[in-house]
Amino acid sequence: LNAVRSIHVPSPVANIRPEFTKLFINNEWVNAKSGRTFETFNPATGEKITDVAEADKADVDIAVKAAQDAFRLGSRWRTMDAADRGRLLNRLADLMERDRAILASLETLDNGKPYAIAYMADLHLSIACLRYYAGWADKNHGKTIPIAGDYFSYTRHEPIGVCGQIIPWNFPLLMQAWKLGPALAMGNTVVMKVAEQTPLSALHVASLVKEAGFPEGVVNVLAGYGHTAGQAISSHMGVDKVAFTGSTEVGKLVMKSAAESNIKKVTLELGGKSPNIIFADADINTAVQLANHGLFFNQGQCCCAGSRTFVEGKIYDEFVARSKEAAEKAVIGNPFDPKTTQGPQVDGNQVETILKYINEGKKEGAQLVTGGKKVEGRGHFVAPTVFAGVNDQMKIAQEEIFGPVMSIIRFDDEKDLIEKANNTIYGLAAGVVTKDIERALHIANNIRAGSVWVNCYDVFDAAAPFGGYKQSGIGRELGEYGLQAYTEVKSVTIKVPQKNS
Ligand code: TXE
Repeated sequence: LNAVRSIHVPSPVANIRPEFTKLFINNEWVNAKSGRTFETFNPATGEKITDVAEADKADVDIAVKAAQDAFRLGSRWRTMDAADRGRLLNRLADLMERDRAILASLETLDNGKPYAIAYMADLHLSIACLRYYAGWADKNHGKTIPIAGDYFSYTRHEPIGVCGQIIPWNFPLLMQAWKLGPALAMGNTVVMKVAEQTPLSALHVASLVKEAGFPEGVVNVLAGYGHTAGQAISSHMGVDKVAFTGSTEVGKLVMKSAAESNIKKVTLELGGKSPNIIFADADINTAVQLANHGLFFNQGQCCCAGSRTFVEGKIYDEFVARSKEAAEKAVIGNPFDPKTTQGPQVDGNQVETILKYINEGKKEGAQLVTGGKKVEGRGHFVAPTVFAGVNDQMKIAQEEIFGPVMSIIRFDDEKDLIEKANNTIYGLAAGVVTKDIERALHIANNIRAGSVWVNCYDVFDAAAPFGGYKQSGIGRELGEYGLQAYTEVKSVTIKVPQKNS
């Protein structure tokens, strides 16, 4: 975030109304076959924003057919130079840049995140991700391999085909970019289902896909529910790969449907319960700020949230006191107000889940230091909450809360720290704050997690891979590693008259 703080943030689009609310199939805007729509709400007020076409299996079938046609041999997409795929992605990024204030405004309206953050962080990272993968389009190529005998082998990195992509509501635009960038750079076609809570920004991007000049059927974007449209994608016989970001529970269902249908390739980015480990030698101001940001960023709705804050005994009491102060400094309210630092949770269901965990924490004997309740009035706001005296076995230290609830766990013995830090079903991320480089590296090497941040947290870049160990997922997104999720490797072996070294 520091890198983008200098960006000038223009005013949001006043009273923005979404222009695109239908299904985007074959570069056309269509109603759902059933004619059904669903409502999407502004979480800051609870008011309805608009009705959105609700995709179901019949619409998924049509979208998959469109994506298959776009992928057929000899199609415009399949015969396009790889560099031209890169140019299209760059054009899409340019159009997102042009519409940046519109997109950030839609994101804030539908998701509730503070507008300045949407503009600086979400839009910055989404656009950068598309540009990064635009560059890869003509650079992910095969090898020639010196096999034994009078042969030579070469590999081709081919697209997988029709990719189903199911994304969540916590970073609607960014999750869309993480999925579209590598899939399109590698020459796949896409049927994407966006989250039912936040369909609006992704549909605006779909309009830009058309404007950028992608051939029809290459990108199809559907809004709809998980158990209907989502399930139709993961169990579809015409979908060659499914990429899912969401809860571990649904990730298991997606994998099961993939297995029971056509063994489509599966990549999953699921929940987390990431340790953020603060040693007593750390600069306390920096440590408090990192832990606060690592947990409360995006209203605590981050899969990599540092939701198990381990703090060394010597500084524990001071750290708890300062964390309370930091949490209480949050400015909660209208996310379009530039002073606001914490917006609403995405919906009432999430608030209920969070309050249930807060109660659970109190019942299990954790000490509630601040917050612990819904903010009265309209909108889905939860007071920033800090628990001290948390034991790493408590529910609030083991299960994903996905809200503004910090759990501070004391440690005195470094020996069992790593065991405790690793003792969850998840393995998405971790942080360590210390001035001792050996200690930092020891932790970094021994934590079973896909990302480790040393003396920083939540530092994202399209070039660095992200993904989970254990039940946090399968595969990696971003970076060069992210290309693997969207390529099949073919080896071709050719008989030669005589080989020479
Ligand atoms: O997630 P779901 P929900 C976690 C977080 C949160 C909890 C519940 O702990 O509190 O999940 O959130 C689609 N087949 N994360 O209920 O249901 C759904 O429509 C196919 C972590 O919103 O997993 C949406 O598009 N798809 C996470 C997407 O899955 C299905 C981000 C995610 O929704 C489906 C979000 C089905 N049967 C929640 N059921 C992260 N890793 O960042 C639902 N979906």
